Amino acid sequence: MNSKNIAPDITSSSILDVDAIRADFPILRQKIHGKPLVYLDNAATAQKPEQVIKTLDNYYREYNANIHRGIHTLSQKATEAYEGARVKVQHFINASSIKEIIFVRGTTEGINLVAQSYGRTRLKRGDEIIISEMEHHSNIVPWQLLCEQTGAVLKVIPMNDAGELIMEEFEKLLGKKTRLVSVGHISNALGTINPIEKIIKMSHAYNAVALIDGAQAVSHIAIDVQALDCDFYVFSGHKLFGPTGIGVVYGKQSLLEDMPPYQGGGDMIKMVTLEKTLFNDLPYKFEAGTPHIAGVIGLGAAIDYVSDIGLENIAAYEHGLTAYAISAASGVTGLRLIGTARDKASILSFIMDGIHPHDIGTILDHEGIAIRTGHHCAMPVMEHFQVPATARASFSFYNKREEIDQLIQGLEKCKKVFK
Ligand code: C6P
Repeated sequence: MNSKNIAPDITSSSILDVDAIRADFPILRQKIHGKPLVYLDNAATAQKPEQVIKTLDNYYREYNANIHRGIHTLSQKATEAYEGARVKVQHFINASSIKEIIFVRGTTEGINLVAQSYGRTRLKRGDEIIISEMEHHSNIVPWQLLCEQTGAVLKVIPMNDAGELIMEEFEKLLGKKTRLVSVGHISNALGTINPIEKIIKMSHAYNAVALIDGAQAVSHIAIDVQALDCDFYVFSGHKLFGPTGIGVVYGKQSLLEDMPPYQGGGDMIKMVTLEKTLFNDLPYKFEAGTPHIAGVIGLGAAIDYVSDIGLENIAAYEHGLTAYAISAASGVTGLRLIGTARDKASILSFIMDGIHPHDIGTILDHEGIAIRTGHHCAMPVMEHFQVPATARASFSFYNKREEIDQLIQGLEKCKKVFK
């Protein structure tokens, strides 16, 4: 089928010059199995623009040194770049101070940091933590561990069959015992954009703190942590066109001040004797040991890159691309979308009659098309929809309508192979 006929071209180059953008991503020029790469696995990790690659290359070639320690020129240069990136992150999510920006390995480590540092000291037997049915395992398991350690109880906001949180049920779960609410901004398995402003407000009405897992959101939606009034916002650099192994915990200063360090070691101290330690100020109290210096500097370059394009432009472009993909997919007989929320970001999760998602992934790979198949580290979502796995295509601002057409053609080929 030709999906070009399906919807008007609202992803026109008037919003973004996608060809110019694509030229910044060297990996997109390659061929896979002799076919041009169609990279639709952006929810797993996003590709890196030349600007980020060059920044990393430059750091290692020109001023590789440890930070906060050396009096020598290279160390000062590295420290300046590292701390400069912290300011970029601060502005990117509109935090009120650099003290609120903590570098970690990624979303997973960030949620574990909050669970252990905040949760372990504040929660006691019978206290309640609320998550949702659509969370990634990174936003389930740390809370289960915390419950085992403290005797706190985990409650779960259910979702409907469109993959939307049932807010009336959330209201019912909230109560005097609720201490913490932790939900994803965008579901990685469904693409649902959750009403986090409302969730944060409702949590605060019960004096509970709200953590938002922003892993899937930061590359698609402009984030303003002050406007959201969230207590913690956590994300990974690699989904934001930055390096792997680097992520951010935003926390309100008043909360972070009272939280104990997550790990002990170098750089997080002011003074150590063999009897006791005086911890460093924020944010260093939470950054023990030599950090991922290159990762932080690379993340700063990635933030510059997306900020130049503009998240409003990105969101508008991707909105059109997602609408086009949904419309095109609905024309494929035997395809069932998993996740049909009204408010949905750049993710298309689906199953096809009589074809296992892994087979879809393999056939598409031979067409040069990269998607993800499996449970997407969201097994409770699979359980809800009674499927073992889905195929998932996820888009970024460098993807084009032509690539969605190729995906659809690939899916038609899958059907032929399995006829
Ligand atoms: N989702 C996906 O393919 P890390 O691995 O720490 O960078 O991010 C974990 C994580 C947490 N929350 C959400 C909503 C996520 O989507 C992810 C990562 C990838 O969907 C890898 S499983």
